[in-house]
Amino acid sequence: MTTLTTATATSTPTAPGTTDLARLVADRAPGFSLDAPFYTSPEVFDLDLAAVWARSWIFVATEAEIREPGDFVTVDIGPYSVIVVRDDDEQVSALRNVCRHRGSRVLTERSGSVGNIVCGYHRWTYATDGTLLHAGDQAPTFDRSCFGLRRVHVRTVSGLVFVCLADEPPADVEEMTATVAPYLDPHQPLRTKVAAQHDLVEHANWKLVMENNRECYHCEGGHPELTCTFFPTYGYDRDRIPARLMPAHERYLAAEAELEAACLARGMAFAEVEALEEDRVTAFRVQREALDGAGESYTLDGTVASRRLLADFDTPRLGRASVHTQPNGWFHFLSDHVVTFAVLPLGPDRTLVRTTWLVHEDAVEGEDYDLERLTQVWDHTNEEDGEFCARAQQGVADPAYIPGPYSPSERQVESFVAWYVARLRAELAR
Ligand code: 3BY
Ligand code: FES
Ligand code: FE
Repeated sequence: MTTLTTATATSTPTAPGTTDLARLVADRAPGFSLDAPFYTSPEVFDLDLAAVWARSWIFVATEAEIREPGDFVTVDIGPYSVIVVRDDDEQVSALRNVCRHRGSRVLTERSGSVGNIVCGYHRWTYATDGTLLHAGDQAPTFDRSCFGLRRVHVRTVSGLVFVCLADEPPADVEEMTATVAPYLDPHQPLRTKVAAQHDLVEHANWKLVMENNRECYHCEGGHPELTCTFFPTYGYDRDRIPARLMPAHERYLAAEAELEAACLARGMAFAEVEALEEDRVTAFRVQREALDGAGESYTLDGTVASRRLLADFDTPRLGRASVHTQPNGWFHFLSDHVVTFAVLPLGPDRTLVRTTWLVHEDAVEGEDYDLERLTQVWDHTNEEDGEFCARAQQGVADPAYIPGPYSPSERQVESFVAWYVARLRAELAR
């Protein structure tokens, strides 16, 4: 089910020990792309791990991946590895994947199913909630209760699993959970199964990958498959649509009016909510938008990819309920499937993009959906984005690079970057 592909290109990191972090952060010019070291320096990468990845709520998996007790996935966030497991009480638990004996990685597989969690080194055995059950040949004074696997904060948001590595996780996740639920829950995410999961290693800093996702300035021409249904006018101010995109914009306005009426009639949330202010740690946005073509799904003609809809919808024309979360996720909920994206940092110039397609739990491959048709639009789109990001990494690592201005349609890129810089500023002030 899991495939791994690699986009092309390489880049040269900044020499270690040469980055003045406080100065870099203080000098960031709003409205412009970041200075090169933000994308290339190992010191900035380490600061990102501390300021962003070890402090925010990170999207790591879907509940569909761990439906039964003992089902687990392991997720690496830079050097940190986390086990996300359905425990024996059917709750989602998250545990540090570090043995309390001598620190070995406990689970090395990407996913699987276990009765107990057993470290392969000296066989210390933990329950699925992390409790140490067995450690052979210990002194009589050994107290098992002191050596459970360390727990990680975990939060499920409409079937999406987020973890936070901080001792005290940001409380503003409550607002995100409550806000997105009316958009996502009608799609019954807890009644889905994984149809496919594809990993792509991009040769770019994680922020270039996120910035690329937050705009559609590159969609026109750059994403021939996606723009069969995704309107390339996304992000443009409505009074600044370029003339060549006017036909698409007019189709968009008509489809949007129809979708809004459809949602209103069915009591489904429609209005856009943007909560991207830089003082929120859990910043997000959610909206429902119409799709082009048949308006049903991400396929080349816009008709559904799975005949088995996710819920008892009386129409497949529900567009996309889309959520963006800082720092690492984006999600599209359609009438017939869900597609989720997790961005995970591998190194200053390497980033994993994990894409997961969910269909109704009773949908049958080959009957209700064809895997190739379900995955083709985003597989192509990811490949194209991987190439854009690799080229961006090469360019920003070239000594000739000077930060350039964001266009008005790149407003959400600025929101992402401003949010990111605020996290660094907070970290440096601690
Ligand atoms: O949110 C997304 O997935 C889209 C895809 C293209 C640009 N971006 C806004
Ligand atoms: Fe895990 Fe020894 S390091 S049992
Ligand atoms: Fe793209």
